[in-house]
Amino acid sequence: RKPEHRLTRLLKDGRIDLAYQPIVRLADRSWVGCEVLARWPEDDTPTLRPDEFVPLAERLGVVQRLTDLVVERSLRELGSFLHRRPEFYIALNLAAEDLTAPRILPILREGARTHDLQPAQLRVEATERSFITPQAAIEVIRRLREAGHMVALDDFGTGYSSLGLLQEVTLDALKIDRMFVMTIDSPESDRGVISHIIDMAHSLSLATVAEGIETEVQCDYLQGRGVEYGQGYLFSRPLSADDLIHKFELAE
Ligand code: G
Ligand code: G
Ligand code: MN
Ligand code: NA
Repeated sequence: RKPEHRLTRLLKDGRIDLAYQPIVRLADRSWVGCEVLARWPEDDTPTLRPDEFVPLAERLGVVQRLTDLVVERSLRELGSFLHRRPEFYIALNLAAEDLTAPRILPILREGARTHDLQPAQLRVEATERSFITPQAAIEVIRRLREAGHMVALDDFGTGYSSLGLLQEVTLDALKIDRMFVMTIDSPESDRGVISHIIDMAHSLSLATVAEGIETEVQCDYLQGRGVEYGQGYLFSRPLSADDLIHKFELAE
């Protein structure tokens, strides 16, 4: 069957799996939160990767349904853990559609209320590409922050409107894309871009989260440059909810 039919069916049945990748404080590698990552269910073969089915959901106009499922399922799996750990947050990826109208606000408000969470425990990540209707997106982000949620700009540096955008919208954090983190292992001369991205984040007083950290060299460089948080295989792969909770509690 065609991918679009299979995806429509899964979303209808609410069958999207989730993986959680820890986000660590680089200074001590403690887990401060995790990113929620949608996964095609393993028993529905052949599986599609998220970079295949998320854009497909967007094309089909059903990505808000995906977002709803991801919010609902992540809170079902981690809600009571989050309630017990008010310092720990989850970071949800939003699609462009989610930023065109305020409907994400009641969804997060209701989720926080049901599980008795602090709004700051529910973060969102928006990519530069998701600002398709910039004024609407800026307004949704303003209201998310007003409600106490944190907002991170994902894939920072890979878009084309970074600077203009950053002047118009107030954010909490920038996620430095893996593509720049990869350059850290190459010669000094290739580190110019990541160095500027870090400078820019600091000049805007935003927290920085570096993605895709795989080596100690990358980690050392980022820490030396004042990047506070990171995510990547060096610390942990994306985990199931049970593994995340178990490993978090073991590390305490
Ligand atoms: O999980 P990683 O494996 O490969 O994710 C691939 C891409 O899919 C990333 O850009 C990530 O932001 C995106 N993605 C993963 N889960 C979700 C989700 O729940 N919603 C949206 N909109 N994007 C997601
Ligand atoms: O939202 P976003 O585009 O940033 O999604 C993060 C993606 O990067 C996920 O697909 C995740 O599985 C992947 N990823 C996370 N850490 C690493 C890493 O250290 N190395 C590589 N190659 N991919 C990673
Ligand atoms: Mn992300
Ligand atoms: Na990213």
